[in-house]
Amino acid sequence: MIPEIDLDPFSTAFFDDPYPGHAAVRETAPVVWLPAIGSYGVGRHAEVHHMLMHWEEYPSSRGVGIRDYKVHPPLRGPSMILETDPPLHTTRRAVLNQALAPAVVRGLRPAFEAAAAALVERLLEQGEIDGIADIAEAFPLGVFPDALGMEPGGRENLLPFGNFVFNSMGPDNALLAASLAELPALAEWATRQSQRDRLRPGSIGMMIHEAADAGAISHQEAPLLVRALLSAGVDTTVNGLGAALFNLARFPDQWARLHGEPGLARGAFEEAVRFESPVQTFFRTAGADTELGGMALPEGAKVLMFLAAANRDPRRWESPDSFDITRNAGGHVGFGAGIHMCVGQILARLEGEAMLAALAKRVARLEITGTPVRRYNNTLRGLRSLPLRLHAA
Ligand code: Z7Z
Repeated sequence: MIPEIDLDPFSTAFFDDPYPGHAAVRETAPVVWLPAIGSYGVGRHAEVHHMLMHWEEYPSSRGVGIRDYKVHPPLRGPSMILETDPPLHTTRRAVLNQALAPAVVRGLRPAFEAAAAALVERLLEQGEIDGIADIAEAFPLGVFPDALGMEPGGRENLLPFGNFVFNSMGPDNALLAASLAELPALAEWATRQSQRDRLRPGSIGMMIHEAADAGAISHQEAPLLVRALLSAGVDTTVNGLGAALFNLARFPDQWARLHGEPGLARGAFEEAVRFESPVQTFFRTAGADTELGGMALPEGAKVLMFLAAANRDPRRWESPDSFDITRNAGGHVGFGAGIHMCVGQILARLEGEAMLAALAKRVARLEITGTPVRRYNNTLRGLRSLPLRLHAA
């Protein structure tokens, strides 16, 4: 028997304090039933990791949101990359791998580091800042669209579009309704911005179009793959950086370590992704009757993977609830795992490292000067505002 747990993982009460719910899902059984959403839930690292690694058992083509595409039509065109299985997934993924390859991202480092250093100087003059608007949003928005090759106009659409994409995986709640109201204009913009004539030569976006010229993918697929990067590439890094700042500010001993050794910036970002899990959850669907953690799952079962719970599973981590920038956070599932593991992770890590290292060099202390305000989304965890004072070194 699979035990039931009475919680709605897409409610604002849950978002305000998800940790007791995560512990209940994780500690009750390897698999639980969540009547509030009519889905199974999995919160242990071993089972979440198993599902991520076995796409044949848990395909993504039936949707990674709560809706089973076999039963309910998608709210938008399904993701051309995340919501596909091999062999379709394989060729498209190879193109994105190439456009976001280590060598490509390495070429972006000098510009990212210069942008981070310049931002820190401006913020130090300001003194009192909002860690979310002025750093977590400003930095990715300042560097990612240029790397992707976007035109200057319309960038204000990126965050609202991402907000919709990540709300769309959840149930029909008020968050999704609010996002859907904005969708038509945003979707039209995103489609337009993904066309070849809107992208800068030499950019990551243009490389995807050039892969179509070379025959690796079709000319219909290319703009849709550019659009995938524009959907998934901004809000995720914004919330990753926000998570790092929030926890470094909350735990001053950790800031002191980073300030003393800015080379720890990369590890600090990684630990923030483990500890806060900016992408909290998504779903898979059982492709056939199967078994998970010794429990039977029927064909068609939707299973909600609590990445955040797995990232604090005491079976996998020592002192999982302590934020420790010197720990080896490797093996967390904050970027997923397996064939769909975050294709932009190298770029995301560069953004995190560049920004945190620039701050660490110049800021002796981060002081929280007001109440942090949470931002609610069906998939993403993060803040709307984080009032900070930067104390120059
Ligand atoms: O292709 C897409 O539009 C797309 C949207 C969302 C691709 C990926 C994601 C995504 C990324 C979903 C991270 C969950 C976590």
